[in-house]
Amino acid sequence: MTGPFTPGSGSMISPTLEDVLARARHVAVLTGAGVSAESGVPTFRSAGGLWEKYDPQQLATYEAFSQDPDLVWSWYSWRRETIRGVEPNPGHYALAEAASLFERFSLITQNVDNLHRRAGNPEVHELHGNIERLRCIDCGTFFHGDEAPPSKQAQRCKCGGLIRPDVVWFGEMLPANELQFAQQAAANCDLFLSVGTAAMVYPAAMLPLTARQHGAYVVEINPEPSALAHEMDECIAGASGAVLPVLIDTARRHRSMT
Ligand code: BV8
Ligand code: ZN
Repeated sequence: MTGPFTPGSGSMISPTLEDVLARARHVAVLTGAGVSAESGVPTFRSAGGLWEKYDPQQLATYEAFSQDPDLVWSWYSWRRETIRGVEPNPGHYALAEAASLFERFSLITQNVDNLHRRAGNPEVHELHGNIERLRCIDCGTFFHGDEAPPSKQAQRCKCGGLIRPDVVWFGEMLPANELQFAQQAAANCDLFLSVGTAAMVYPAAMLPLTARQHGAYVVEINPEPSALAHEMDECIAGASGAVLPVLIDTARRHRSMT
């Protein structure tokens, strides 16, 4: 591990990373809530406001929903409203551009906020679902978020079943196809970027380790060291909205030269 590489010493991008960016054929990126923080979306742990007194890990569970559907429903309504009011930030747009810079580009996100798609990424692999998609717990009918007016009361489907957000709650399985895609991308990419995640939630947090085991160059972009910082080849201590545009600029410069 080449250890933390903090911007400010000239370039944010180390010579090693610059070389990997110039040659990489397959780049895989895992994003966490930190990538949306600069859009004004509170990260999972800092829900803020009236939700301060709740532990999101308690609320984002099937148990909480079956015990108090109205409470969990109104938390997601509030989060959907928050997300409606924000825009993607330069970090999202840099990743949207990256998709056309490399032969293969795999964007894997833990975020449920739809911002990568709104920034223009053609292919987004959502490990934890999408807050704009709703599902009936009985008949499985899907609804779009804006079909449900923001309300304090949990909504019911015409079959009588409760409607839930189509996200993966703690204790629930991740969508098998998305997890399989992510594991394969981690296993055969040349460069793996872990961006804006505390790397505390499994099995998503296994992905950078899988990439390392298969010989990829693994880089973390986060103002704070994550739980896996010591496993990374390189840590860039910075905000994704500042670092990603520079990183993609560097890649574009090299690749337009070839
Ligand atoms: C499963 C959707 C199994 C819902 C989410 C003990 C040990 C290990 C694992 C476990 C354990 N006990 C239980 C488990 C399993 C559990 C787990 O991992 N728990 C952890 C907390 C210990 N995992 C699960 O339950 C998963 N399912 O394992 O099923 C199973 C097996 C068999 C049969 C049945 C089941 C399901 C996990 C998915 C949970 N759903 N989201 C919703 O959103 O409401 S996870 C949710 O929290 C988010 O999606 C995100 O991924 C995660 C963390 O949120 P945050 O902390 O906000 O975000 P992040 O971690 O990304 O941290 C923010 C970071 O950004 C920070 O590092 C910060 O420094 C950085 N940052 C801030 N600003 C910026 C920035 N970075 C860059 N730029 C900036 N500007
Ligand atoms: Zn139904």
